Amino acid sequence: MRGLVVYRKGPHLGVEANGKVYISIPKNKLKGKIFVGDIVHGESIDDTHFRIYDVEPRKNLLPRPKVANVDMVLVVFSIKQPDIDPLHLDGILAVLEKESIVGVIVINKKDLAKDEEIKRWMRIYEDAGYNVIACSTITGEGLKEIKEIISGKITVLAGPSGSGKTSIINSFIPGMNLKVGEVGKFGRGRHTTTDIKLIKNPDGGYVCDTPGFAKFKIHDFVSYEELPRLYREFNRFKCRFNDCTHTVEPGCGVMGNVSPERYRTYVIMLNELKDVPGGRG
Ligand SMILES: Nc1nc2c(ncn2[C@@H]2O[C@H](COP(=O)(O)OP(=O)(O)OP(=O)(O)O)[C@@H](O)[C@H]2O)c(=O)[nH]1
Ligand SMILES: [Mg+2]
Ligand SMILES: [Zn+2]
Repeated sequence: MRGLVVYRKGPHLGVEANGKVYISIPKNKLKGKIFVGDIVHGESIDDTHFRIYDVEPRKNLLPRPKVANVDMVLVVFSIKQPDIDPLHLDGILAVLEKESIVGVIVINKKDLAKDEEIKRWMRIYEDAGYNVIACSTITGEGLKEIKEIISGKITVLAGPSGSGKTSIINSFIPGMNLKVGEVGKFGRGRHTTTDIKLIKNPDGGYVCDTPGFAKFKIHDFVSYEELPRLYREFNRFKCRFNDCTHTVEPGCGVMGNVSPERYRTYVIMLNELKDVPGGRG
């Protein structure tokens, strides 16, 4: 039997096969090697239990939380409460770029800011080559667009605590009523979402809520050498040196040609990575 891993709860995995969800505990060589989103082969032992024999090669693996075969990540930031943090946003985008996972930027809480301000952020990221959707779970703006792009896919919602990930899922999966945290609790490492679970989308596919990171550290995910190519728009320009870091080199095509906002976070991250012991060379 072929199944999809739809949740993880402690050592237990939920495997959906033949229209049912079985419980499975991977053993021996498979222990710790199977993730939510994996396609597994095995058989049901009884009405509730499944034995996994093998796992299919995965097309990608989101590193945190570990979710396999992700079709798209909605990178959810709010325009206010909390403010957009471009360093955090660009860090997530770099990780997705590294893992070859499609990232779509969602700017939530559109109701809390002027259109001008939202458009300014949208332009920065659209120019960088990203699809950007502005929305509000209060006015409902932009939600239809999100509903359309996620249908039929395995979509993960990621982004800081308090940006509205759970609220967005609640808006298109009626009856889910996932627990929504309160503004003011973000930034203190408090998570209102704990288990990893693929929620069936009534329009087809699955959505996966994740808890916001309290602190996002780029060096947990990428190296100094990798960063330059992970700013996707930087690859449009030619530099004299192949290993150009786009900071001090003569003949650099990136410096002065990309948005100052993106370049600023790039330099901050590059400096952070330079100082990681063993992270360079
Ligand atoms: N003004 C406004 N508030 C919103 C909007 N969407 C969500 N909120 C509020 O923002 C707060 C946080 O929302 P959540 O959906 O819990 O945020 P989250 O991203 O799931 O947060 P974590 O689970 O901690 O990562 C809640 O109080 C929501 O009611 C919006 O579009 N506009
Ligand atoms: Mg949440
Ligand atoms: Zn360069």
